[in-house]
Amino acid sequence: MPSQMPSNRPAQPQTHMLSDTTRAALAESRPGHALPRAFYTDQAVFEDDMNAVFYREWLFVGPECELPEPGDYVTLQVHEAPVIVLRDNDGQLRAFHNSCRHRGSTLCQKERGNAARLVCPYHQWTYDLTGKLIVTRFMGGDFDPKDFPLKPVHVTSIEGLVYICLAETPPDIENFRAAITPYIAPHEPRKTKIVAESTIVEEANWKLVIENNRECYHCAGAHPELLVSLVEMALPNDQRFADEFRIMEQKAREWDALNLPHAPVDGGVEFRCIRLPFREGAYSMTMDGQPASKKLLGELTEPDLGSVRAFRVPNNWHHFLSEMIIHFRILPLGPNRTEVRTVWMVHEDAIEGWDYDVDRLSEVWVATNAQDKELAENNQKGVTSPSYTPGPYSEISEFMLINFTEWYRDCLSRYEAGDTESRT
Ligand code: 3BY
Ligand code: FES
Ligand code: FE
Repeated sequence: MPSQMPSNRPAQPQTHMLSDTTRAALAESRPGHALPRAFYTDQAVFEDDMNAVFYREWLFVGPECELPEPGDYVTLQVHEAPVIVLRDNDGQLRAFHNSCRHRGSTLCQKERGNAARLVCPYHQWTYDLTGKLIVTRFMGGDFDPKDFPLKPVHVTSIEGLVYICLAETPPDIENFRAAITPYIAPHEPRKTKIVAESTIVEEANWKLVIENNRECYHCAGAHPELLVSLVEMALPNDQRFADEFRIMEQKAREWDALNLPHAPVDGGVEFRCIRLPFREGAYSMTMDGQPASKKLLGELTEPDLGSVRAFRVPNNWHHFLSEMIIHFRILPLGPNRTEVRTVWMVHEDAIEGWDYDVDRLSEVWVATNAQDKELAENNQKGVTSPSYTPGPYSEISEFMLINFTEWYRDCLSRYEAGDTESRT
């Protein structure tokens, strides 16, 4: 589904001034190195991040199967912007700023629900599921409800992954859609259901949370449960890992025969998509490597598919396995606080207790998330030290952090220049 192009948009600020702190930190920043302290700790930089990144980029919300019926909605908070995402009576996904056009109250307070209409709890202005204002009281003869629809937010679904963009003119997402669809479509994300979810808060800047996710330099020292299945290499031709390299060569032949793409997609600095094998004998991200659900996704017949690892800046990463999908979403809460939401999906017809067990299916990533939280929080404490100076990234193990920080600095520079164009 192409992204919706709503007509009634919030005004975009004309000038984009970065704070002095952000400018100084940009000037201080060295390519190939961790970011200067202020980028991880400073309130003014955080505000710039929200304006330059989170209010302009496509953000992952969650799986579309959370919204199966007309009137189903989910809410999320993007810094100061509360947002509603819903399915309307025609089955179309829509997103709105969760702010009443009367005096601004939020309309939906719950994290998710179903509503035939959106009724403001304050004075009961009522909107239909297309955002049209349909009921008011005592507003006088001159009042025209047509002038007060809910303000729309761009929304699109990529094979059942819901993304929103708060910008007036969103960056291109079609490139991402085209690149990842062949990799994830065979897993049929739309025909899955959430069977476990976790929301944790990490006392760390959002960029440290993302940086932690973009490298496996830390995996050997931190993630015994994950390493039952996960191979530490990020690229299929990484000959540092001889065993994994051999598995990859063999799996590549099998996946080619199944018409399942696996080669790394060049998403520039914005996204990445690749299918990598699991370790010898492992089928899934479980404590013993055995499948998390007996029911394979979609029409898949082969349980040993490793995982499609996909991410898109700035707020999400995903694993698509033969029988399970795991989505990760981050939302910044402050300069040193970040929410991380994880959802575990299985086939929509899988039966709990027969096909899968919730604890068994989620325990590896519950443990891994807790370990990553500790690492990110340690990192936050250390970069907050006045003695901190940014050290060099490993070009071999941390090339994705080099890409990420390059992309991030570029976002700030483009924001300041008033450039809304996408980079890829
Ligand atoms: O598996 C992930 O989601 C990533 C890949 C490497 C580090 N991290 C655990
Ligand atoms: Fe919504 Fe008054 S603020 S009806
Ligand atoms: Fe980790």
